[in-house]
Order: sequence, then C-alpha cells, then structure tokens
Amino acid sequence: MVNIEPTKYIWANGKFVDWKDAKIHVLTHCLHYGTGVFEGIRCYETKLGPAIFRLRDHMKRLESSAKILRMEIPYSVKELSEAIKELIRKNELKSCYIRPIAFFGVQGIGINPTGYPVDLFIVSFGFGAYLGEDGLKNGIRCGTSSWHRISPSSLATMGKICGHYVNSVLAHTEAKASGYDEAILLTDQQYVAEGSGENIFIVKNDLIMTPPLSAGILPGITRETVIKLAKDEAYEIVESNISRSELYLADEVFMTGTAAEITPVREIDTRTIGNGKRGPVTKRLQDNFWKIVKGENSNYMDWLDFVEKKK
Ligand code: PPE
Repeated sequence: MVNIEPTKYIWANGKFVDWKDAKIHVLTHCLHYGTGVFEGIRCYETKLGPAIFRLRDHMKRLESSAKILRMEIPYSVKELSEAIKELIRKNELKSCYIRPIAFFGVQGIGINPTGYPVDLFIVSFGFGAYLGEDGLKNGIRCGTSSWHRISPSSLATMGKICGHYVNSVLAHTEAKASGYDEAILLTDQQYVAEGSGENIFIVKNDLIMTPPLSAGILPGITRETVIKLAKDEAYEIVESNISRSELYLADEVFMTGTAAEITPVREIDTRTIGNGKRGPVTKRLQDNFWKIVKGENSNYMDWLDFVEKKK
C-alpha cells in the first residue's frame, strides 16, 4: 500500500470539486463489473516547472482501452489534457501522480452498459517511490506467482481496464503474504509475463530482453521508453519469450512502470540475481530516465508537457 495525502481538488465530470466530495453511487456499473478504464501518469519537477511525462501517449492508451470496452469518453484528449494541467496548477503540486479514470456509471442493473453514462474523474497527489526508495537503489525481492497473468483469449490484455486488476491484486497480495515485495506472473504457456503493476526486463551478457506484447502484457509506456533508451544507447534489445529459469540466471532483472519507474530486482524465488545488487545496465538506464523526466536531456523534450501556462 502507498499512503497518499489528499489534495484540495479532484476533477469530476468537468468540474473541480473538493477531494472529499468526489463520490459515486453504489449502483455504478464499474463497481459491480469492473467496466472502467484508467491511467497512471507522473508529473516531474523540472527547471521549467512541473512537466507531465508522455501525457499524449497515456491519453492514447486511455482511448484505446475505452475502444476495447465500447466506451465513448465524453471529453476530447485536448480537454482532458487541459483538465489535468489545470488540476495540477490548482492543487499547487510540483510533482505528482495523476489518475484519470473513466467508467460506466448509473442507469439500471445487469451486464450490458450500452447507453449508460460515462463518468470521468481525475485525481492528482504527491507520490514517492512505488516500491520504496531502497528498492529503487538496491532492488526488490520478487516471487513467481501461482496466479498466471490474464490471458488474451479471455480478457483484452492491451487495455488498462479496471476489472483486469483483480488478477494483479491476487498475485500481489499472495507475494506480500509470502514475504516478497512484488509478484512476477507467468503466462498460461509458462513464459514470463510481467509484475502485478510493472513490465519486466532481463539483462544477460549485455543483451536486454523483455516479453513481447503477444505474451498478454500491458503495453507499458515506461517499457516503451526503456526500449527506446536502450536502442539510443546502442544496447542490443529484443522482445522475446523468457522462461522462468532465464530469470534466475540473468545478470540483471528490472521492472518498469509509471509508478515503479525503473526498479531493480535483486532476488527471485530466493535466488540471488547477478551479484544481488543493482546492475550496471539498470543503473545506466535509470540515470538516463531521471535526466529525461527532469527535463535535463534536450533530445527528449518532446516527451514532456509543461504544466505552467507560457507567458
Ligand atoms: N503492467 C501492469 C499490469 C501495470 O498496471 C502497469 C502500470 C504497467 C505494466 C506499466 O505500465 P506503464 O505505467 O505504462 O509503464 N501500473 C500502474 C498502476 C499501478 C497501481 O498500483 O495502481 C502505474 O504504474 O501507474
């Protein structure tokens, strides 16, 4: 669990309301059937004020998730992007996590949400390291889950859809109860898929590997960022199926996500990964990542959306 401090406002269906007033009805379709789509976005402090990392890509994924659910989001990407920036300004946040969520609201009862109103809320709040400051530096301990990652044959794995997260909750709570920091889920074919809220990478003999989207993983924006950074650094990187024992024998393993950023993994199923410390490739990618999100690398400014209005 990550504790958060309430901020002043939440954007609720086009209005800024007090944190405590952003409420929903018990008959909300999404509450019963998981029919919502959401995003997790980070905004970082830069010399030019707060900057949102890859906002357009997160908005695109929100639209894709909605398309899968046959949901029409009643606001344009431009309106939502402006709402997010205005919310950060009104909450006077220098850096934060942003959670837009769109879901089928209240109409009747039953599976079919066709014609239901779509509600959209945006929450923003200060947020530190998802898997702990120590985890970012020294790595976390993971356990392979007895729960497999949801399969593309039964759920739309390309979408960031509320109901899918029961899979993550089962895997994560099992890992925690077993004394691990995070779970690693395999596919039904026993290949490595991802963490409960992160994508996964391994490094072996300077080759970086990550599971392909066809493994039913969430198409992570941080994953895509790392693939680009690795290529720009002239690392060899491939998307390919990874077996469980390849994890154990990797030189380095790390996880990526908006919340998790780039988190090294130092142990899996009580086997030490590499020398049990953050590896050099992981460290290099982290260092580049921090520079980019803080606006200190002019080659990647296109990934930043500045919150303050241009004077
Ligand atoms: N896989 C899953 C299942 C996942 O939830 C996330 C993000 C990722 C991969 C990485 O995606 P991206 O953020 O685009 O790089 N998980 C979000 C929610 C975590 C939560 O606890 O809530 C996040 O990182 O914001």
